[in-house]
This record gives sequence, structure tokens and C-alpha cells, in this order.
Amino acid sequence: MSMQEQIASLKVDIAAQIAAADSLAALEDVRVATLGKKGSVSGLMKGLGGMSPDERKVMGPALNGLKVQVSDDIAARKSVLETAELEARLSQERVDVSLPVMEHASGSIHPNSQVMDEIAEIFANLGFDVAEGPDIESDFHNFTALNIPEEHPARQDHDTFYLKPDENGERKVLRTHTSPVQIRTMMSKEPPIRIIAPGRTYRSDSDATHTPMFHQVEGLVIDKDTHLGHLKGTLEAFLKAFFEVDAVTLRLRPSYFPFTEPSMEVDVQCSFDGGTVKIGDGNDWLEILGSGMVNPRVLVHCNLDPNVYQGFAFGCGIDRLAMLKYGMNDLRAFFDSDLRWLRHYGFRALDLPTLAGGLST
Ligand code: 2NM
Repeated sequence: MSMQEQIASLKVDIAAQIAAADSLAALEDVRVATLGKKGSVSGLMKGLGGMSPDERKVMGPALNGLKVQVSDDIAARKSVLETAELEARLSQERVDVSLPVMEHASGSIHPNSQVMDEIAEIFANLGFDVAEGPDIESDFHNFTALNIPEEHPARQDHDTFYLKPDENGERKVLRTHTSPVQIRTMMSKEPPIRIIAPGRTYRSDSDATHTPMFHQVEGLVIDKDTHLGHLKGTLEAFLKAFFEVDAVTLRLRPSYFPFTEPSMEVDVQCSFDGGTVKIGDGNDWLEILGSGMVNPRVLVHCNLDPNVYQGFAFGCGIDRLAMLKYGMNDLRAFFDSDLRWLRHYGFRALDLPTLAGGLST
């Protein structure tokens, strides 16, 4: 048989094999037997090297034509078989969309996320919007606008993570609190302002009760005659709803923050019976929030006239609130990604907290 005849008969042969392949696996066997390293087509191609230049001129294009034809035929057959296989699977597999998702979901909501959702829900019912801002902040938004100038001692308290200076020599920071979100809101919106700013914050501090990244929520109200009574009433309403108790007693202790004047620490009455804290009543106090009336100097930095506007602000740690509410004792477990811990303390996915439905049920 001449080489030409060999090619012609192979062409017919292989086409029949491809047409007969009734599964992807069978088709792959044909591919290996023809185009594979030791396949029939590859074997003929290898023979090109031993031919005279004249022979090669004829046989080269002929063999290449065979190779192209075989690989095109295989690709076409593959697509037919794949479609058939998919259709067969689709006709057999069934998804019962009426099954309850929760029974099958293996993920859960992290306590921090749950607590942030609960807080957003409570404050939404009090007329607050949720505001957000960048984690990487300018020195102005994180410090200067909050009445913490360069040489202020409060800068040292913040254990700030600084980024490398940019081409203008500006050194950005990882926000040390969510207050820059309040600054951005005051600079971009007309009062009345009622917002909470939950999110990640960063300080270079790490031990049993501190992690370098933690979560905070801060709140801000600005209007023409917002006063301390509004602050106390708001915090009472919030803590009652959050801890799901009928009443809370608050104690406001004088304190100092550069961004508020006056400033006060807020304690909530509690009891420590049998090793667990109970919020609401008792003979002990738990420090839970920082707060105050927004310092007029902060308003001026935000281009608000302190003779027209005033307001209050507050802030607290989410991780701490979660530990108190759900009886978790070690902060470090929040970041271990230990599935056993998450399954124990985690919350069901798709179960959004609502005041009407009971926040944490
Ligand atoms: C706190 C305590 C007290 C606060 C103040 C402001 C702003 F931007 F309005 F000045 N934002 N957050 C504030 C006040 C935060 O956290 C312990």
C-alpha cells in the first residue's frame, strides 16, 4: 500500500471510530490511539523525517491534513457527547427548591456579624442610617478633624498602624476607630444627621483582650437642639433592645475624649451571679460605652457652624458586646476559625435579626 493509500484508509477508519465513540471516555481512547504520542497519526508524522525532500513536500501537507481533520472531528464529537451527557444528567438530577435551606447549609454567621446586624436593626428602628467609609484613612479624617492634632498625647494611645508615605509624603493610617466615617458624613451631608458606623478598626495591640483588628460601632446625631437627654435616652433604648431586657439603669461618669465635650463613660447596671453577667439590674456596674457631646472644634473642622448645630456621639467595641450577650469568654477564639467554636456560637445563615421576631432567636 502506498503512503497515500495508507492515509486515505486511515482517514476512513478513524472517522468511523470517532463516530462510534459513544462516551467521552471512548472518544478519549480514540484520541490517544491516533493523535497521542504513540498514536497512528503521530507514527506516520514521525516518518516524515526519513523522507526525501520531494516526498516530504507531498506527504507533509497530506499528513497535516489528516491530523487537522482528525482533531476537528474529535472536537465536534466531543461537543455532541458533552451536550448529551449534560442533558442526561439534567433529566436525572432533581433539586427540590422547597426544601428548607437551613437544614443543608453548613456555614454560619460569625457572632461579630450577628451583633452588627442586630445593632443596625435596633438603630434603624430609631431612625438611624448605617454609614460606611474606607479602612485606610487619611490622617485628617482619623485624627486632625477629631481634634487630635499631631502633637496630641491621644495619638500615642491609639497604637496606630501607619502606611508608607505616598509620593506627596502623606502617610495614610489604618483607621483606629470608625469616627472618620462620622467626619466624612458631617462634611458631605446637611443635618439633621442620624447615623451609626459599624466596622473594622485597627490598633497595634495584641493580648488576651486585644486583637490588632477589632470591630467598633459608633453613632452620631447632629441637629439644632440635640442635647444630653437625647443621648441618654438613645443609649437606654439601644441597650434594652440589645440585651433583650425590660429595663436598664445607666450611670454616666465624667471622662475625657478630645472629640467630645463634655465626655462620659457609660456604665450599665448588672449582676455577676454564678460566673455569668446579667445585664439590667443587680449591684454591679459594667463599663460599656464611651460618649459625649460633639466638640465644637470638630464641627468647625467639618464646616458646620457650632452656633447653629450641636449633637452627641458614642462608641463601643462590637467584640465586647458579643462576648457579653452570648457568654463568650476568650476574644482570641473570635479569630481562630475553629469550626467547633463557630458551630457552637455561630448563627444560622439567612436568619436576619428583627425586633419583631426577637433579635437573637
Ligand atoms: C467614642 C466616644 C465618644 C465619637 C465622636 C465622633 C465625632 F466624629 F462626632 F466627633 N465620632 N465618634 C465618639 C465619642 C466615639 O468612642 C468610644
